[in-house]
This record gives sequence, structure tokens and C-alpha cells, in this order.
Amino acid sequence: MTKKALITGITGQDGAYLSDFLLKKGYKVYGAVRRTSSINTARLSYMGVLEDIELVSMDLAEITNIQRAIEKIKPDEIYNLAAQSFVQTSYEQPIYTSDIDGIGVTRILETIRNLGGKIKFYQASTSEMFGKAKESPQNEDTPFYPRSPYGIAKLYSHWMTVNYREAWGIHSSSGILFNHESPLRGTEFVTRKISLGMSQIALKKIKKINLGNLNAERDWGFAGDYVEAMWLMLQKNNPGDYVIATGETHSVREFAQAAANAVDIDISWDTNGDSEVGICKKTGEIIVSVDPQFNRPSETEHLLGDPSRARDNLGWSPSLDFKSLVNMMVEHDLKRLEENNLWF
Ligand code: NAP
Ligand code: F7E
Repeated sequence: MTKKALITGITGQDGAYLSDFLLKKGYKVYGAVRRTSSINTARLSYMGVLEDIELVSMDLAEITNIQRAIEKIKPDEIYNLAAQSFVQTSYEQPIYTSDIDGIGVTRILETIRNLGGKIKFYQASTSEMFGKAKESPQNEDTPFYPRSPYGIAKLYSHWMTVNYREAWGIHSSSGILFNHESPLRGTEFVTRKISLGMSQIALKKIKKINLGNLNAERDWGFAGDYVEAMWLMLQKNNPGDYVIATGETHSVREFAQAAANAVDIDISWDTNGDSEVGICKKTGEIIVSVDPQFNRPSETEHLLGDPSRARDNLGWSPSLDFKSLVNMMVEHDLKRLEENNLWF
């Protein structure tokens, strides 16, 4: 019988990749979308999956529409990807972020429980729960120390996912995913900001980009690889928690350097007054500046994941390395700019 999956956050980066993945596996895919004043299904169109998905109206703030949708669809699996996912915004909207990223998850779990507890559940947890990391690399046993309202809200929902598994026997799994990127990444996140910015510099549309903390280190992987891990978790007999990462970390500075290299620019790093700048070696022009407005009130400085459990228990491993990921993102942005087709 055809399996039914409900994906919340389907209009986001991971929603697009997961839809494509599940459709190829033969699933009937339902996508939960919240009401917005303009249509935001661009990523689904870009993936070529929009026509194959059934969209349902659902905001995680509202339990009644969650109950109605789940009761009607009767999905076999729910992938909860919906969230206020931008860490910087969580400092300005801590209450909203706590409601959607925290309590919103309990709304779904309660609905699953009330409907008999048979629906399998995936929660989009995050390496931001490690925050000021207690050890490196981080694995499933590393103590949590979140550093932002986002990380704290996600830690609450992580433990709720664990608790509904232990208390009510629900097949609920928590994927502790490290940063994953793609050409579909939102332009406010640093990787896409850089890939787009370097492409614009190469095409002489802008002169430079302004970034925040160049020293921050992240374990960056490819979103297309990470959605497979979500699915694998729900196919196991027993639910669990899994770190999904590449096992390699790079600084924001290294990302900028690699993206510049992808458009044949070599950067030298220097100081200008109090702050660091990236200079194009060929032209001598400043192409990267540091602007403190992009600094976080409390930063997560270093993340590096150990995905051994996922490798051993799920048979999962990443397919793209750091350089290939950066090149892929830049290549897509260059093409979209050249085609004047930049809609996200
Ligand atoms: P994203 O691109 O920001 O997408 C977030 C999705 O959530 C969008 O579809 C958004 O809808 C939806 N959403 C936001 N608020 C909502 C609400 N109140 N009710 C219903 N839907 C709502 O995020 P992503 O990168 O795909 O990440 C997917 C999930 O994984 C998120 O939960 C994120 O926190 C988590 N995560 C991401 C990473 C990463 O590196 N990407 C790592 C670890 C965990 P609109 O289109 O209407 O805004
Ligand atoms: O920042 C630094 C910034 O906003 C990465 C989300 O998907 O991954 C993401 O959260 C780092 C931080 O992602 C700029 O300070 C420097 O240290 O791209 P980001 P994030 O905060 O790591 C986790 C795993 C999630 O779960 C989240 O949902 O880069 N940085 N300069 C900058 N960051 C931004 N955004 N912009 C800058 O100009």
C-alpha cells in the first residue's frame, strides 16, 4: 500500500529536498503550509515537485488545524521541519521562536498520541543545542549548552520527542542535524549570502559583501544528503537520536575563500583599522568587510559532528565534501544571475 507522509515546513530548503526524496520512494506526499500573503512555493517548483504534492493549511501556532489535518490525512509518517529557523532572529523574537520551535512540536506529538500513537514522527533537531560545546567532536552523548533562544527552544522539543517515545511508546526520532546547505538555502544564512555575494562580485553587480564573525566554525554538509538520514531514522524498528554531520569543520573565512576561488578570485586577509578585510589579490580591492551588526549576542563558535552512530546504525554517509558543496552553490547562483532568474 502507498505510504503517506506529511511534511511540515515543506516550503523551506529541507522540505523541497525531502519531498523529492519521498516522491521518488513512491510516497504520497502532503505538505503543510502556513497562510502567507504571497505564494512561496518557489523551492518546490525549482525541484519540479509542486504538482505532485498535496498542500494542506497548517500553522504550528494553532493546535486545531494540526489536529484536523493529521486526522484527515492519517499519515504513516510525519516529518516536522517547520520552524523559525534563523538563529539571529530568535534573539529578537524569542517568544515566537519558543512557541513555534518548542511548543509547536508538543502540539503535534499530543495529536499523534490522541490519535492512537501509531504515526511515526521525525523532529528536526539541531547542532545549535550543543552551542558552547563541551567537547569536540560532538556526538549523541555530548552534553547540551544552547547559546540562543533558537537552540533553547529546539532543546525543549528534542526532549519532548524523547519523552513521547519513552512515556507513550511513540516511534519518535530526533535528528541532531549539523548545518546543511544547498542552492535552495535562504539568502540570510551565511553560506548562501557568500555564494550569492561572490557570484555578484564576479559579475560586477556589487563590489563587496559584509559579514559578521569570520572565525565561527561549522560542520557544513549538503541538504540533499541529510533528508535521506531523516527517512532512514523512520524506517528503523526502533526510534532514536542521531547526529548527522560530515565530521569536518571550516570557518566562515574558509567558506568565503572557497567561494571566491570558485569564481577565480584569490583573497588575502588583512586588517583595516580595527577590523579584518578580504582583499582581491588581483585588483587590490576590498571584497569582504566585517560588519558588527551580523554578530550574535552569544555566539556558537565551533561545531564539529561525529556521525558514527548514523553510519553504523543507519548506513548513512554524506556524498558531498566541503569544496564540492561550495562550488555547487556558487555555480547555481552564477547561473541564476546570468539568467536573471533569482527568485529566492
Ligand atoms: P527553512 O528553509 O527556514 O524552512 C522553515 C520552514 O518552516 C518553512 O517552510 C516555513 O514556512 C515553515 N514555518 C515557519 N514558521 C512556521 C509556522 N509557524 N507554522 C508552519 N510552518 C512554519 O529551514 P530548513 O533549513 O529547511 O530547516 C528545516 C528544519 O530543520 C527547521 O526546523 C530547522 O530549524 C531545522 N534545522 C535546519 C538545519 C540546517 O542547517 N538547515 C540544521 C538543523 C536543524 P514559510 O515558507 O511560510 O516561511
Ligand atoms: O550562521 C556566522 C554566524 O546563520 C553560521 C540554521 O539552519 O544551522 C543554521 O544556523 C555562522 C554563525 O547559520 C554572518 O555568526 C558570520 O556563527 O548561516 P548561519 P547558523 O546560525 O549556524 C543550524 C544548525 C540550525 O539549526 C539553524 O536553523 O556564520 N556569520 N557572518 C554569519 N551568519 C549570518 N547569517 N550572516 C552573516 O553575515
